[in-house]
Amino acid sequence: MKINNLSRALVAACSLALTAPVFAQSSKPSPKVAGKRDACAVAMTLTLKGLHCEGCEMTVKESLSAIKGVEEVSVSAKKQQAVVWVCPDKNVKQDTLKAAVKKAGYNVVKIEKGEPKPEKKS
Ligand SMILES: [Cu+2]
Repeated sequence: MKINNLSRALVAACSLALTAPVFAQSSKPSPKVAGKRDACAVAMTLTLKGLHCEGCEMTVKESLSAIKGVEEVSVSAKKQQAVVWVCPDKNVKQDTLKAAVKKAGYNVVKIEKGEPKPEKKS
């Protein structure tokens, strides 16, 4: 079945990320690139489930980036979060974002409009 192959590929990607030091070193949160996305773009914050390494981040990022109307994607396995910038006139549906994450092999817990709130310091 297709999904089994996908899972195997994901496991392979994960173990690769864990063993490759170059890959692991770059696991800092991806900075927002100012001026790269369209001025009209608005943020949507996705709370995700099941991401555990940089390989997962890349898988989700690729899947979300492939959606028409998505300008920019930033994924963090540490925060279990993806921030997607979309142009409102492209009418990207939340279900489409969910489906893309699911297709990549992960789950969406919730989707909120806007950028993520700053983390509370305890
Ligand atoms: Cu992973």
